[in-house]
Amino acid sequence: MSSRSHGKGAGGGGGEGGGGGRGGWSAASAASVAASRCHLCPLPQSLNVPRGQPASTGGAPASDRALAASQNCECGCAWHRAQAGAKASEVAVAARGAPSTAIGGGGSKSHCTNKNATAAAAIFVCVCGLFQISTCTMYPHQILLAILAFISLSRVTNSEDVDAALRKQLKEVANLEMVQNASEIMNWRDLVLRSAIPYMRDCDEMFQAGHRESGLYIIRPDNARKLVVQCYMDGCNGWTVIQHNTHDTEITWSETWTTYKYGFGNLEADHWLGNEYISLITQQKWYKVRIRLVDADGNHKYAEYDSFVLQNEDNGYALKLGTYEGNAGDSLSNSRLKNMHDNMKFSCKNQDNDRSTLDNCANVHGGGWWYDNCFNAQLNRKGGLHWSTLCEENCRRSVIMLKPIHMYCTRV
Ligand SMILES: [Ca+2]
Repeated sequence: MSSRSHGKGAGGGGGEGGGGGRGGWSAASAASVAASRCHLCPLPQSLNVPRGQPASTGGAPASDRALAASQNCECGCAWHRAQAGAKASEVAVAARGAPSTAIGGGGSKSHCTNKNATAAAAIFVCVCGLFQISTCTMYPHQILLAILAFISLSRVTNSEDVDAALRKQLKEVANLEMVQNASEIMNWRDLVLRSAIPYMRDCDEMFQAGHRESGLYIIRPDNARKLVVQCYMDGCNGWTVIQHNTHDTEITWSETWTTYKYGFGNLEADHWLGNEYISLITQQKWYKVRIRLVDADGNHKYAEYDSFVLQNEDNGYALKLGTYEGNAGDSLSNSRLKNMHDNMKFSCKNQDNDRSTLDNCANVHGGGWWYDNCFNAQLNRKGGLHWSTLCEENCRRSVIMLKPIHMYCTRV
């Protein structure tokens, strides 16, 4: 965080310090030091230097310049200005920086420079620039603002209630309540410091932008608020996780339409991202879905469909799947099975969109799903993960995740 913050200040600080146009604190001090040592410089043998002409290019004799150099003075010092009638008050004003040109910069005023003082000033400015401390060229009110910003950022990074502070900073994120530890969000600094431009629309865009580590990320899908998602980075793509469930899950999955709409659970564990967000994500691009399953014996299997779309709420968040591929079997779109989930609307305990004329399947069997009459697969349940071609209500784990189709990437 500090490098960004300071990175922004580096340009301004360095630029002003280098030009000296605003005559900051350090420049004034340097000039004062330089002026105090100018008595070491030799008196001129020739006094015909025009007013305002820098001594280094003026008429100071070579012998004077050599003597000046031997005494660690760079040019003609104050005697040029004194000779030209300059007043000491002008030097003082110049030192404060108000109307002056650069201190020691060869302008018409205050070109008196002692090498040591100039070097010290240069080192000071360089160090400030190196560490990007823009106070070098700040006025008091700017320094105060910088201190307040530093305190604010320090509180975010160093205080014991870092999570509470972060949540306050991240209040515009729609589903932050699904995150237990906000500091676990990989890119929270980007949002706090307003430096992520633009926000990525899914985990794959995060991956393509250089984020190689799996974890929580803030994204902003088209037409959606910012939201946190679990990203699985496989070394070639970024997968956006929309569901995670385990046999021993702590959540009931028996939720209302609104709860399913905006998501629930813990994004770092079992959760449903939310039908509205899933729908908005899948309308951005052409996505495929991968359903990873762990069967009752601990075997890892998967089912993929080369197209995955969740229609909008007006269409009941209906599921639209492409062609199956995998080793877990097709339990969602196989027309030879009793129930077909492809093309079905979403149902939950207070919204019956299934094809059972007798019941609301969600009430009978648990959580929300794209029920037919009623299911061949149901992964949104507590203690009964079912995939008829792999497990009979005893799968140990399921993960559903999306990634856009890439024609250039062969590794999956
Ligand atoms: Ca029904």
